[in-house]
Amino acid sequence: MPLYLGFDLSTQSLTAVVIDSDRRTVVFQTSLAFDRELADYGTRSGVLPSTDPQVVHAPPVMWADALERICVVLAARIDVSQIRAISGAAQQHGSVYLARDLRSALAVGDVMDPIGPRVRAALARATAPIWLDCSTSAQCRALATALGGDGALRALTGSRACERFTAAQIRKFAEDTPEAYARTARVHLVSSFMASLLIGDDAPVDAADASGMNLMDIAARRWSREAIDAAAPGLESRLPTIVESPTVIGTLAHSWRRRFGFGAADVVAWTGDNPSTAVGLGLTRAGDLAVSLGTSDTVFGGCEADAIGASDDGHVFASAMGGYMALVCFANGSLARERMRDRCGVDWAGFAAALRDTAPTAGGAIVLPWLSAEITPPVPRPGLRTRGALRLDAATAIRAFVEGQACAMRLHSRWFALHVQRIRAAGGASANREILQIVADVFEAEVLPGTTTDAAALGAALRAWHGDRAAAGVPVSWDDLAAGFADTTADAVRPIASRAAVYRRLLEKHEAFERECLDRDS
Ligand code: XUL
Repeated sequence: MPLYLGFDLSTQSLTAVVIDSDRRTVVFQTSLAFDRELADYGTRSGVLPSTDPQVVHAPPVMWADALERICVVLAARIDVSQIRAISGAAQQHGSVYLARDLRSALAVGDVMDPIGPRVRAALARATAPIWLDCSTSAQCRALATALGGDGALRALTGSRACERFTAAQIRKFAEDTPEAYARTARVHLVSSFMASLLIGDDAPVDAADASGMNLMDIAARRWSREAIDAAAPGLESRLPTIVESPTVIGTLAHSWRRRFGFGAADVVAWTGDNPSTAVGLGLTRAGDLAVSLGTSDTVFGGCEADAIGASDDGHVFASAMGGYMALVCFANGSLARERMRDRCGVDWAGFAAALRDTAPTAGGAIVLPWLSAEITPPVPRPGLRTRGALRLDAATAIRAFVEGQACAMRLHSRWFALHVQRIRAAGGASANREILQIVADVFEAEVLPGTTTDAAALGAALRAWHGDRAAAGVPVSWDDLAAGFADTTADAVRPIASRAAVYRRLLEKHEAFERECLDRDS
């Protein structure tokens, strides 16, 4: 009964999934919501309250505490000594700043002591800027200028200079608080920080998550000296090394084994939540696209090297399965749907009923769903933009809102997903078949809901299995790995043919209205 453990540290929660690779089943899954279960940190939807809406941070010590708490649950519910390997996924782009190396920081005190105080003492910056932070436009401009413009930066790193990406965040930290930056010995991504806690030493970052920093030469899969020099002085020595995603980066540290009864499990490099979701969904077929409906909504799929630099809309990342993946990210995902639900005074059942009971294209209304600052397209000034029907009843407004989200997904993913055959859905809202119906109709493709709403954690468990077998010299292919876990053809949500022409017209109108609003804002 070989067991593999995968974690997903998302914006709002930490999830653990344990799989049995012989029986190809998930044997245990549990989640811990930060706001509710670690309430002392005072987060809302996983982030710290801030007077400036552009500044979005979270406390890294909370993440360390969450890891410890979830291990208590795991140890109580399954035989953790049987876990052969562990990996994880984390929200992308966020950065953790440490004043000392983690090996010496974690070696302090007794192995049975909680980890939180040691992590707190090691931080050079108490909080971590995360992917929702959009306070770095000035730094983005400076980075792009230093590297020959956004086109050149895109060709080098796979993305234009992005506010939430780590290079701009590090630059801002170094500019605003040079003394704190000077005190910083290590800058980790959230993924490499979490992996470091498990191995008790500074962990490498995997190539897939390193792609979300504007610092990696994506073709060569190594740090770009020009990008690093443009970001902040002396940055190279502060960054982790880059490894290929399936690398075993160490063994679970003694303290976790002593405290919770784990064995000497291998730890496979952690990656970003989106690359991990691709693994969890078994996204290996050409023509497959993933739509992940979480705190962020993301659309992604495998792509060739020639997609690098091809579009300003979104990114090319190294894939955790080798090769590349293209991705677009929308900040107005689940939290925006939740706000819309509350505005309309309904619960989730009422939200689903509204989508079921209204006709496509919401009486001609167009809604651009920018309740908070949007990433795609870049919209710094939040606010819903609506056209066509000022006095929408609640149900029609909900429909127009979700249609607006789906249209944005289709329009902004065209550069890499022109001929979509199948969509794999992931994320909490993928349990809502009414939302999936709109996605199917707008994309004119069938949508397969995943077997779990936490495909990122499942992907992490599968990656633990994959990395462990590869290290043992008996590799398992990505297709074999996902078979049984990701196959849900029976549940497909099929597009309704009579809606195709209607939605094609809506897509045209949405695109024109979006252009008009962006022109007006600029
Ligand atoms: C992707 C992105 C988000 C985070 C959320 O570029 O910013 O999807 O990874 O967890």
